[in-house]
Amino acid sequence: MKIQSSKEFNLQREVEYGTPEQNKAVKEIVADIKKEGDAALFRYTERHDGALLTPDTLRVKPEELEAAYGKVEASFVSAIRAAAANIRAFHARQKRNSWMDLQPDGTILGQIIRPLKRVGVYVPGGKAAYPSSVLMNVIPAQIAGVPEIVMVTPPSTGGKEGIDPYILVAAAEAGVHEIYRVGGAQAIAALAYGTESIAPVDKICGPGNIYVALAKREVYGAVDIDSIAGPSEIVVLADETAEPAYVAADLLSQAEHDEMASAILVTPSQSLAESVAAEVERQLQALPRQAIARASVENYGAIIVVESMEEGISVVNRLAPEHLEIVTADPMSLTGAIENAGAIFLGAYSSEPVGDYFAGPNHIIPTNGTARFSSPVDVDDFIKKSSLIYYSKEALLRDGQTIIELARREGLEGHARAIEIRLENELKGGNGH
Ligand code: HSO
Ligand code: ZN
Repeated sequence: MKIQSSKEFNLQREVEYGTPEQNKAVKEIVADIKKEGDAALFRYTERHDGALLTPDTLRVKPEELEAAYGKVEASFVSAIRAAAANIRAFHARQKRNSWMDLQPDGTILGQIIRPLKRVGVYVPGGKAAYPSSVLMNVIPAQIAGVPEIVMVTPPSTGGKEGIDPYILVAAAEAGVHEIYRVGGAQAIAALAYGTESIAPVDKICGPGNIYVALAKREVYGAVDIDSIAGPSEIVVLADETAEPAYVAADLLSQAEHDEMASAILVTPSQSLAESVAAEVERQLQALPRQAIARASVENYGAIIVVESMEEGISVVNRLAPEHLEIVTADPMSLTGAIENAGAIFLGAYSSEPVGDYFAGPNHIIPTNGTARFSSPVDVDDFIKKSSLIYYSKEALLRDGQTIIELARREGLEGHARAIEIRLENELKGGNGH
C-alpha cells in the first residue's frame, strides 16, 4: 500500500451507470414484463439463467425450505439465529409510535405510522449471495410490521441444486413470507409491476449486478427502491497505540469484497503507517481472495499520514466513509468530532466483521461519500406516515383570516373561499357541521 500525505491523496471512483447497450436491454426487459407478465418472466429466466420455470415451480415450496435445513451445518443455523436475535433487538429500538397532540382549543395534530404492505428483497446469485445480507434487509422490514415480505433470487445460486440452501435458511430464519426463483432485471420488473404469479410490491431493496441496479432505477416511481449500493469502504483512524496486524487484517477484510472496494488507513504515526504497509503485504500472501484484495488496495487503498489527529478527523469527514474504525488510546473522545461516517467502530476489539455479521446494527450503509446525507438501512425505510389534522370550530375562527390572507397572496381564491364560507356562516350564527 502506498504511504502518502493527505494532500497527495484523492479518492475517486466512478459510479456505474451502465453502458448504453445495458440500459437499452434493461428497458426492453422491463417493458416486456409489464406487457406480458409471466410469459416474459419465464422467457427471460430461460434465456439468462437457463432454467425452465412454470407457475408451479416459480415459487419455492415449504418442502424445499425444510430440505435446505438438512443441507447446512447445525452450527450455521445457530449462528444465523444468534445474529438474527441481535439484529432484531437493535432494530426494535428504532420503532416509532403514531402520535397525536390534543391542543386546548380542541385541535388535534399527529402522525399515523404504518408499515409498507408488501416489500421485495433481491438476493443476488454468484459470489455476492450473502446470508447475512438477507437478515439485514428482511429484519428491519419485519420489525416495521410489513405483513408481506417477498424474496427473489436467481434459480441456481447453489449450482444445479437450485437456490443456495444457506440463503434459504437465512430467509426462513429472518421471516420471509414468499420466495420466487427469478433474478436479474426481469425479477425487478415482476416485483414492480406484478405478473400472474407474483403480486406487485411497494418497495424493492437489496443489492444486485448492474442489470439489477439499472432495473431498480427504471421502476423507481412505480415503487420505492433502496439506494444503489457502491463497493464497500473502510477507513481506519489510528494512532501509535494500534496493533498493526489488527489494522491490516481489518483493511483486508473489506478489500476482499470487491476489486473496487476501498480500504484506507489515516494516522499521524509514520511508524504505524510503515508497519501496517508491511503487515498488509504479509497477510495478503496468505489470503484466499488475494487477487481481489490486492487489486482493491492497489487501486483504491491508501495509507495517509497526517500531521495531527485533528487533520485526521478532517480527512475522515471529507471521505465520509461507509465504515470508520477509530483505533486510538481513547476512541470515545474523538467520536463527537466525526460528522460523516455510516458506522463507527470504537477500539481494538470492534473489528468491522463484528458489525458485518453480528452486533446488531445494519450492514447496509451509505457508500461513496453519501454518508454526508444518508443513513444505514433501518426500520424507517419500511414505514410510511400519514399526517392527521382535526380543526375545531374555535380554531378555525381564530386562524381563518390568516389562512385567507395566504391563499389570496397566491391568487387562489377558491382556497380563500373554502375558509371564508365557514367564517361567514359561523359569524351569522349558523352551525354548519
Ligand atoms: N461489509 C459489507 C457487508 C458484508 N460483509 C456482508 C460480509 N458480508 C458491506 O457493508
Ligand atoms: Zn464486509
